[in-house]
Amino acid sequence: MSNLGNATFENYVGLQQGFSEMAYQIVAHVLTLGYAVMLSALFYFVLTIKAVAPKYRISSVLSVVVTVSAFLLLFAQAKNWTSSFVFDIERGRYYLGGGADLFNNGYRYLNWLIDVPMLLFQMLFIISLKRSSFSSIRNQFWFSGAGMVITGYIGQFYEVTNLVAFAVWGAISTVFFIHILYLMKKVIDEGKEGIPLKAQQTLNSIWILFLISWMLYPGAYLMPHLLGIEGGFFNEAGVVGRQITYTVADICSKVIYGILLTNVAGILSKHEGYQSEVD
Ligand code: RET
Repeated sequence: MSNLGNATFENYVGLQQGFSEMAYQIVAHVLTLGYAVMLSALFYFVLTIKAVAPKYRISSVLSVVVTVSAFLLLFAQAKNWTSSFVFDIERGRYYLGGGADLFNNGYRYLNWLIDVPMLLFQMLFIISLKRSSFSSIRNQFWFSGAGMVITGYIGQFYEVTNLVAFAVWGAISTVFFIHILYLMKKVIDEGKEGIPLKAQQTLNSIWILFLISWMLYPGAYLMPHLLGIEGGFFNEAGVVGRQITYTVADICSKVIYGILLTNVAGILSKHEGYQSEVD
């Protein structure tokens, strides 16, 4: 048995079963789509910044920070995939490429370390809090956002070699996650008070989008064991499923979320008498 250290399950699949052409390429393409969308979204956020009143523009600036960081880290993630596996012409499949590089989803986690707090703060610049204190919510977002990502980052190294550590770190991360969901619900509920109906409805959609897209990340964390420990997803279907899940989640939680927040800011700007310089 080869020694893969704390390698994640993608490497075990690549060592033992290998990847079919289709599985390998879907992952390569989905990862490429991921960073291409981030660069496109970056331009969108820059070009629409004047559609909202100056006080809301910090939200677009945060979307720019989010997409730049996601672009760079997802680019590195995509390169990590192609440098980890090599096509074997005899067997007609891709196998782990001799240990020059192993695949690890850690680039994503480090991207979240930047993006999670930014995405949470972004909401605070669009809505106005009625009862809660801005700095208290901001600090709790920082604390739980970073806590959730760092504990999850440690846990993901153990997904094959130490399932107890994988579960314990995952559980600690989930406690932080629940705290974030609680805070975000509270912030959105306060923010809806006294604003135009259209903006309230968009905030409702943002909450649903937030809830679903953020829950995809723990789903991807659990992916290799979702159909039982080392079960029906401990194979190339699980590898492909994980990368598609992450990419869909990234597009929803960063790009669509940012666009919807800009819409809310647009409605509020108009309501406050601001004349858009874009439309
Ligand atoms: C982890 C570890 C397992 C338990 C939980 C997790 C939650 C991750 C989340 C990530 C969100 C990331 C976003 C990135 C956007 O840039 C860390 C996978 C609960 C919710 C929104």
